[in-house]
Amino acid sequence: MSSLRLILGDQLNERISSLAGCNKAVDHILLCELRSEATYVRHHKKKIAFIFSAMRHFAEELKQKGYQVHYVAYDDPDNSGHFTGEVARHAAHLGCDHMVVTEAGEYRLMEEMRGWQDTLGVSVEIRPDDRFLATHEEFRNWADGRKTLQMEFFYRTMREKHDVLMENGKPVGGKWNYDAENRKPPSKGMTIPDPFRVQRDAITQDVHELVKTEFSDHFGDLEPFHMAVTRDQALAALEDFISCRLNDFGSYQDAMLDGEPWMFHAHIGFYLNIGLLLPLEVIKRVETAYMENDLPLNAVEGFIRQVLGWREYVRGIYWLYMPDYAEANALAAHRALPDFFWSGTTKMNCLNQCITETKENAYAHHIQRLMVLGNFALIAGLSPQQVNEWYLVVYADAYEWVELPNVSGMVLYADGGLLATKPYAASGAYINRMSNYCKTCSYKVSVKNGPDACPFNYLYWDFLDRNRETLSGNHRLGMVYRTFDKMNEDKKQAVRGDAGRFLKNLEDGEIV
Ligand code: DLZ
Ligand code: SF4
Repeated sequence: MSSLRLILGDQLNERISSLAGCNKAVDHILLCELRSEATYVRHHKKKIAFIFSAMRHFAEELKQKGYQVHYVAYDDPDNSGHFTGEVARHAAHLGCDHMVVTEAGEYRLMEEMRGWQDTLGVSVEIRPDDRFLATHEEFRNWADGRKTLQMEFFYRTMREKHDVLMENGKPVGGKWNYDAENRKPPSKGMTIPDPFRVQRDAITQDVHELVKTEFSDHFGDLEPFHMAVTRDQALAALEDFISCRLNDFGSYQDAMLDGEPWMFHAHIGFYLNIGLLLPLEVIKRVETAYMENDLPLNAVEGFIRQVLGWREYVRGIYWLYMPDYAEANALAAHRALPDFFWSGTTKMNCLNQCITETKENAYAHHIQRLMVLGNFALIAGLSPQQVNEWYLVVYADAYEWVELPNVSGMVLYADGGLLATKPYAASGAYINRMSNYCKTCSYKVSVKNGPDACPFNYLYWDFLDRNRETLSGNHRLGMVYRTFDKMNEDKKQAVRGDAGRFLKNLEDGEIV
């Protein structure tokens, strides 16, 4: 009996569970480029080009290995534009009464998949997603009965279980976490290595023509395009990170510089989240590099924590709390996302830089996403639903399982503190310390109030003031509330007045 094996656009690995036990002689593999997936949010052009090109390359590789692959191109006249339609069409036409699929990363698609057995009249086997190390059950067991779900403790259990950076049952170097060493500001005249770049081939060029025709009204720049689109290229990108940037990754993890979008980051989230790389191979490769070369432990541990700890943890949180998590709005934030998130047209240089780079690259690094873009969204009280959609659209590594907990939990505190112990709100001083953005800004970071003042300065205090009822009980915010309370009344009124004016101008669509 032949089975139909559906592979989603972010499951591009021959070791994916849906291919286990595949009989090349009789089983059929299906990949499809779909209107539903490309437009349920209007993804960045570069993200669509990346995913379609990687899908086409993966399909070719499978064909060359002798699999029977059916690839539905976006502009195929018979393409129904959605998974249910394509699965039904292929199951009928190929005579398959059994279907195998790896569970979807996103809740909405998982719900759709669960209905297929009934609606399509074929038996559907949904297998666990082996792009992750922790199973749903493992995460639920870890979370069960805990008062707080702190990533740090989950991370330690993962380190022990997978025997990563461990020595005689203890963490290498004596500490689990070296984050305190990972907060250096950029230094003057530092040289940033060039990012890894791939020359495009004919497949990628075809996809570009398609994206230009079909998605011209989506956000973002298609050019320049240098992303890895095959597993070999993604492995080369990992090697490039290890040899060129890993050494400084830790120390300068939070640093930002005008015109330097890539810094010392790995940029392999694109490839991990689409299946071209698998987490354990990445972790083990970096651990081996640490043992063989003289690499700093703070860099290696910091990187491994992101993959073995944070990535697995946010995925666990997503499945534990969906679907309610998507509706969370603990701070009752309702302000509409300003237009400048799409255009970059703002006098705030930090935001202009981060948005412009996001538009060009479908990428911004962690601290730009959290402490510039996210910080503004938090202290300006932007609607979590709209902010979530923006992050999901604009970043090529974003899928809801990773984007939603990061944004609603870490960035916006919309989950009321399930994930972060306090909101990551900061004034302009933080951005000034970690970047050179303020040097060329129209606003003055050292000025606290008035028309020239950096808006982050008064919005920060106004945010705390506005959310006092919900936040003042948080013991990590006790000191900042005491500082605010000690301000004289004139100063408090100046904060409220400046914030009120700024937010009114923002709502009126003025350039702020
Ligand atoms: C993100 C994306 C896009 C833009 N296009 C496709 C597609 O055409 N076909 C496909 O199989 N997958 C695509 N994806 C990835 C899916 O959205 C992703 O598999 C689900 O969101 C589940 O994580
Ligand atoms: Fe951003 Fe304020 Fe610095 Fe301008 S002064 S770049 S708005 S932090």
